[in-house]
Amino acid sequence: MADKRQRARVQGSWAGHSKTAATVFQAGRHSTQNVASTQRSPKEQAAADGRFVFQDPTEVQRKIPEVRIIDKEGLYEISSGPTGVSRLHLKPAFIDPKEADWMFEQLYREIPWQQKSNIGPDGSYKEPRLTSWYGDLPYTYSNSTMKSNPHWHPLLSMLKDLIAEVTGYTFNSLLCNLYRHCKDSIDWHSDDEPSLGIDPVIASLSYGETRNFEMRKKLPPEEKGDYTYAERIRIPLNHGCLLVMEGKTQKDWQHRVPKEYHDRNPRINLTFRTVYPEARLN
Ligand SMILES: O=C(O)CCC(=O)C(=O)O
Repeated sequence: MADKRQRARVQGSWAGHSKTAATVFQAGRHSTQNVASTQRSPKEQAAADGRFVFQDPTEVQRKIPEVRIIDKEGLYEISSGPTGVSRLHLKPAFIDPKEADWMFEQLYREIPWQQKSNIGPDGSYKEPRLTSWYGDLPYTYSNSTMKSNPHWHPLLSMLKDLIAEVTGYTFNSLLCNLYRHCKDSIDWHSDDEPSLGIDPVIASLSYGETRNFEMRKKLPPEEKGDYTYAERIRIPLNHGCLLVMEGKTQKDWQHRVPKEYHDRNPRINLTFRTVYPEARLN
């Protein structure tokens, strides 16, 4: 990959190092008096006049797209393909900071947090964060199933209803995430398990420390799994903010919360979703 980028850079720059360009470049320094000007190509003529010649790159030079930062309230259409429109709705002060303070304390103390184990290609591993699952049905991802908490915590029920009222979307389930410190994270993924149905809407409410929520556009097959040139978005999710992902966001994008290199206080994230019984999906 590094080779490929380096090659594109070299081929796209002044081509004084390539063989053809070197020939053109050096020709200007050789005596050309014996060559009749009528026989010269424009390149040869330029060389004869001692002018530098730009050699067109043989491979189009690609630029790594700048990361788009989204940190203001608004409705953002982040892409319109390949499968349809992907939209984000950000409300940075959805919960007033003073209210968010006591909510954080209550959730931190009263949610039954657990460390889930998943099964990956290299065997079983513990997730680098704590989680808790609410809903009528168990939830399976990464080859392991979370049992549902039998009763919704009253604060969580209240938040579910509030979000439904404001967004117009209803939800029947909730994944709670606790990032205890800077080393807790969630890796690249999409919330696209079959049980979430087609075009899942996810409402994500954050409390505590601000952490970066990063998104990258899924790749067309010709990129062969190389995300170097993928479109990227960064959203700092702060205390009390609500982010709603809609449309084709889960189909066309991935997201993560990366580890950080400096101390971070705890952060709680609540992702409201709708889980369908299998019968509804078939
Ligand atoms: O913590 C977050 O903001 C994201 C959580 C997440 O990606 C998930 O629960 O699927």
